[in-house]
Amino acid sequence: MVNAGSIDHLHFTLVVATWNREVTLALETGCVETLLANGASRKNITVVYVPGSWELISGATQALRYSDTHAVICIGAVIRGDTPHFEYICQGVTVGLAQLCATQAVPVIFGVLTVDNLQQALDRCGGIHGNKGDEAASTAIQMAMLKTAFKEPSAE
Ligand code: DLZ
Repeated sequence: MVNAGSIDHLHFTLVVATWNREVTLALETGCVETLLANGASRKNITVVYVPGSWELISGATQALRYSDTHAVICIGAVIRGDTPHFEYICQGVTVGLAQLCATQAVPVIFGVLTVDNLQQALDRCGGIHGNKGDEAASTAIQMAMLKTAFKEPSAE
């Protein structure tokens, strides 16, 4: 559990890539369950879908521009293949989402698995290495609450 106070007023947007859907569905489910377990209101959780991880950048940009969300959680799974495509997608989505983090006040959470094979992905979406969707949700809650720290009087 994240010790973040009440979060039922906060709006969370999940942008989910449907490429490698078995994996991203498990990440999405873990993420939503963790948001709800920490007190988020189901009506304040929006889930939108994009084709692949590359499109997470545009999806997150649109969420930031067209909604009043308090955090955008990007979920994807990039699995290495036989070509350099993996490197290009990983590099592109990492840089693209980092640029959003650096330029936008609303937090953008990186819930993208970048793995060598399907087993490594399965290990991280509910397997031996936990569920990175859960971690993305916890991170989103903490970051969405950060804004209040700048508005409250200091303890001194
Ligand atoms: C094309 C492609 C490939 C080869 N692999 C993945 C992947 O492992 N994970 C993922 O999320 N998306 C992949 N894509 C799709 C790209 O992200 C993108 O949707 C297409 O290149 C179209 O822009």
